[in-house]
Amino acid sequence: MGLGANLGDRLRTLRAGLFGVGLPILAVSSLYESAPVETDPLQPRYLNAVAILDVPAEMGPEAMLSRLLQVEAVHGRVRRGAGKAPRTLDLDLLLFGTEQVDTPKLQLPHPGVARRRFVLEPLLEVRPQARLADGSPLLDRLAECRDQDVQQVEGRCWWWRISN
Ligand code: PH2
Ligand code: MG
Ligand code: MG
Repeated sequence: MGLGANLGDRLRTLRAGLFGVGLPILAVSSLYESAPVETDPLQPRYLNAVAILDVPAEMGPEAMLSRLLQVEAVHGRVRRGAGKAPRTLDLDLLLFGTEQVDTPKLQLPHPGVARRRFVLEPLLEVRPQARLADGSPLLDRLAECRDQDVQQVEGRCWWWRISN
């Protein structure tokens, strides 16, 4: 799962979103701050991370997607028509095992994975062997997006807090 936020208390919302999904967390990447890509470059900067969740066998990708949308809504995500507007919380299904899906609502692997450094870098941290549907290693794609502004701002324990 990809996590992103560029409105409000970004770190707090990312933490709440990660736990809000309510599935066992198998791995969490470092925390990255990134310039907006494929949208208005004047948008606020994003915090991004990637987590691997233990999805129960009976739960398919569509059910998982609707759960992510619910959690986004709980954390104040407002969807106004089309377009990549700034958001309090974005939870994206990036990969779902080896499943391939291409419907208007859901595409797997997520079409942005291979060209967005803010996804690739954290994903490769937690799953270095990740591959696209055609079997090609995602690691090979990183070189092409090195010019995107993505900075690691906290290590892999950013989501762990004992108190405020
Ligand atoms: N999400 C988008 C569009 N652009 N840019 C960055 N840096 N991080 C994001 O999470 C992001 C984006 C659409 O979901
Ligand atoms: Mg997204
Ligand atoms: Mg999304």
